[in-house]
Amino acid sequence: MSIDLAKNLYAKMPDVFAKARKKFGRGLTLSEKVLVSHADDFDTQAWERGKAMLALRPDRVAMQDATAQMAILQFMQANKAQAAVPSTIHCDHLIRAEMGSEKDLLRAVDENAEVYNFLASAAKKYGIGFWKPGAGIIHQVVLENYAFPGSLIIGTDSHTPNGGGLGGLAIGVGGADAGEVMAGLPWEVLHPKLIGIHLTGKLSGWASPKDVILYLCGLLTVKGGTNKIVEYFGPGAETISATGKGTICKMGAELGATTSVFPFDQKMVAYLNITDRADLANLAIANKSLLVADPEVSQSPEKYYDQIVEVDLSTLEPHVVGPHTPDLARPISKMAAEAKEKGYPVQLKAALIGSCTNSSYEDISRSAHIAQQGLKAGLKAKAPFLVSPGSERIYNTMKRDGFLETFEQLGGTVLSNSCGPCIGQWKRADGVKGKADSIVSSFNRNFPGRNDGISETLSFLASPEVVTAYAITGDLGFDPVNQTLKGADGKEFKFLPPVGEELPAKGFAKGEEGFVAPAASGEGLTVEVPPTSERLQLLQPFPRWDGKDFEKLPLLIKTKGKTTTDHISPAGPWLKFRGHLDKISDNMFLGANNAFFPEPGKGTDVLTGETGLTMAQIARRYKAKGIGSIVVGDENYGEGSSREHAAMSPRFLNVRVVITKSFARIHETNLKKQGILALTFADPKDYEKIEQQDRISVTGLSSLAPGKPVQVTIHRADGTSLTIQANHSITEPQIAWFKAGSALNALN
Ligand code: MIC
Ligand code: SF4
Repeated sequence: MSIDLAKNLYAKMPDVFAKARKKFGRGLTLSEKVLVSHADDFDTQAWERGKAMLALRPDRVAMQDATAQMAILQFMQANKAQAAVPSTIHCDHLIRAEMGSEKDLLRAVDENAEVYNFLASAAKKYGIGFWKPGAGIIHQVVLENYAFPGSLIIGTDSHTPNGGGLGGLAIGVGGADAGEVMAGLPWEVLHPKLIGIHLTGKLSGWASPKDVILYLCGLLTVKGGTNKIVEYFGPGAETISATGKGTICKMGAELGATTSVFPFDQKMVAYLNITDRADLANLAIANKSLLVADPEVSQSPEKYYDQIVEVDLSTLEPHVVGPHTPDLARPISKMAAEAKEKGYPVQLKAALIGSCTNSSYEDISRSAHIAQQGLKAGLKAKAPFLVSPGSERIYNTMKRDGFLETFEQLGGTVLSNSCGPCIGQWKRADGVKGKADSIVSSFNRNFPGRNDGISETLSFLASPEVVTAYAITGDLGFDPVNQTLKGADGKEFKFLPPVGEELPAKGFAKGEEGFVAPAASGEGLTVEVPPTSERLQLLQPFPRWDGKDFEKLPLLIKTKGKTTTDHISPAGPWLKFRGHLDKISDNMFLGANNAFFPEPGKGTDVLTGETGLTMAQIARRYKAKGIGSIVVGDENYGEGSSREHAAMSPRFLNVRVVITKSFARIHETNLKKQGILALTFADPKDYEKIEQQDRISVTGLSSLAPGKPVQVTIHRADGTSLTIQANHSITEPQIAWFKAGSALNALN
């Protein structure tokens, strides 16, 4: 990365901070410092938390292969010669985990050749850096190479906030946002509110950075962070490694937070140094006061944050969360009893560590310490034990320092440097559809069906060291932290708390880094999209709004309970169609619970009465008849991933309106960007009123205005009707997106 980016940013910070202090009449939090120094125009920008839309200029864009396809296809519609900001593509999500790293990688290169060629050729032409398959998972590679204190990075992946571990705001977005920023437009986001997390004490024993965020997930819930930035501060922050901070920030996505951030400190200096960025570390040291909150903030934080949470790291216990949601948290000491009480199957069918989130040197060395203790007692892993390194550097360093060997001796399998089982790219040999069994991992997410495509699987999350201990005991009904177990010789022993190194004493071992620089000029270069491809399809603009109200739309689905993007647009085997809108749309709502049908993903064609059809089949029938439809959803609809397919497929299959009790941030924006009307029930109880045979009208659309509720009329099958109100968060420019048919259409 060019250090000039940071130099230029730091040079302009003092002036804009002075203006901001004057305008706000007080000192600035770290989040505010990053926001104001990236304002497109500080002077004309309105600054009101929770209300104003901010127009910002990110320093960089990062995209992973599964979302980059749509991002690039949309960017291409803008007809620009080059990406306007430094950008990279990372090939990580499309690698299937099955046979171990080498074979899996070879197979991935073969079976994804078309997609990789497309992305590589687009990267070359448009001035975008390209990280080849095997180079590592986007967030790890961004942390090692691009994130820096004070920066603003957007990434087409919800876990982009990992970059907060190096003191910047790194934010997950949909591909349309990335495409627009690469096309030279500012990036818009609702001015987030601020949660301040005051950290005191120091982690010790088994407690790890992962436990900080698992605990907070339980406390704040999966919607507690929506449209908020989580800013950590206090003396405890300085005791956590940069990669540990990254883990905490990254999994803040599970709170629905816009992003999370830690103030610049010595731990970040150490990480920048060891990742060959001593120049950047020195520059940041020289500018330290710009990269932390103003001193008055920590003196009276209640004046600066909208909400404050106290966490004493010294008393934090290791936690386990799940199944099915990351906010079902308890200390590990309560897990066994709860498993018994709730009837969770206690035999663990797999234990998985690594992924983008917990494969730092610290995580791996602490896990290896637990594995070594098991080996010393003559034990092997009882549950299949899978390790996903986060990057090529991590992999080579693990190998050099003997950790791979330790895991393999324990019976573990080392997979490629990719997402693999975390995103359903995992061929679980013993998985049986319809049968509930338990697995445990150190990943970020545990929504139904996420890892093995089996929605009954109970997936629990914990720190990698705890997962390694579970791998050895294979038993969720046993507490490996507090109880004693028997070694091979029958003698009782207790695991000693894990000990590891934050950073490798010998530095990182490097392999083939896998970076391909773009061409100096893209002129004359073509982007490879084979016309007959099953994997890629150039986009056709969505039709413009015809100026008419939506009259009597049939209800496609009323989703019941949690509706994550994994429910709306499942990943796993469907990842291969991420560049082909028509094909991937067949997965629409396959994981969602329909309030009017017993089986997930299916429902009734209300026009013909035919039942047991997939949502895509039904929507395609309506579309063929020229009819739009409506989707009704529950709380925090669209939680989880940034995948805009969860908005594009409904749009492609003629869904015009989505009304919910509430939305998750990235998904709400994705819906708006694709021209779908995203509404919320003014009275959430109205959700209950929607019946399967209702026809729903949304009227007064020609006078759609920011802050003005919309009328929704429910026409009952018996000829009666009732009117309810719906709210929205549509701004003036977003009305133009709706009218044009999509944000992209509005640009052209
Ligand atoms: C995830 O962790 O859910 C993913 C897969 O990385 C997604 C992106 C995607 O669906 O491609 C995310 O987090 O945004
Ligand atoms: Fe990949 Fe999982 Fe990380 Fe998402 S959370 S980037 S799927 S490893």
